[in-house]
Amino acid sequence: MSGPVTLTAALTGPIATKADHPALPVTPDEIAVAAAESTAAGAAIVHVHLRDDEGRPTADLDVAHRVIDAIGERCDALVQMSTGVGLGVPLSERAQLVEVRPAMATLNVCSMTFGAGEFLNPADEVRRLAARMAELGVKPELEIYDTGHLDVALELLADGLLVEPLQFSIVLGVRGGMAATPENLLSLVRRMPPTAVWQVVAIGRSNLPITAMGLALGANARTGLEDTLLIRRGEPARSSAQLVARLAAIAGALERPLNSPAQAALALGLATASSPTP
Ligand code: KMH
Ligand code: ZN
Repeated sequence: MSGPVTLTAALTGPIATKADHPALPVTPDEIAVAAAESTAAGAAIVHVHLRDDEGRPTADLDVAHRVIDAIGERCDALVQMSTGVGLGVPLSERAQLVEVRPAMATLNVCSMTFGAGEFLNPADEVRRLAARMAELGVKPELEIYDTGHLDVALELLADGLLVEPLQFSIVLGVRGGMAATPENLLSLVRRMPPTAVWQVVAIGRSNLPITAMGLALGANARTGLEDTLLIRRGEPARSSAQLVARLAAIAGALERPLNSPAQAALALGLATASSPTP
């Protein structure tokens, strides 16, 4: 498989703290620096989680504006805002983040056990969020942690709450979701709608092999400190940019050119490359 590829850098995530990795970016400025480094390394999209002054996950709109503005000052990365935020934050709060009109935002379509916690995404609130994203022109990145989540996403499409082409992250390796195995990846890939755009989000030690498998299958790819804190067994990654650079090298070896943010916006059919914050 060939063709251009869009790389996403997942910079912070919902769970790890600076105690787990001192280079984890948590302030708006740290997140913006990590975004600029990752863009220089080949990422077109940055997947963004917000943290408050104590480093805890937050859906605070003021923080969201500060992070988006700080990223915009340093690079032209497309911002994919996480509405997953963190396990303790209710979806009623998380959903507000789409009001800052990022180019994209995640849509977690089902509740599940997630690592040591519970990730609550009540069906009626998911439907309301999908409808609001459609109204605002914020492209949903559909997070699929298990086979039934794909069925729920396809139901949202059938009900007119999503617009094709659908954009999927197949998340493998979260405790409570599907394990990061080639078999699990292929079983979901075979069920992707023909027009779908997809990438693998492989958590932990399978980050490299399973993401490389997605690249070889012609998919987009994501990596970063949200997905793995290690560059290899026993060795912390210096930064998300280092992980992105490794994916860019694999894409290069597969003769797949990297999309710039503007090319990625076109390829993903986004309304605008990046929207100014109101
Ligand atoms: N942390 C990943 C396992 C989201 O932010 O909405 C999934 C994720 C979802 O990135
Ligand atoms: Zn995330």
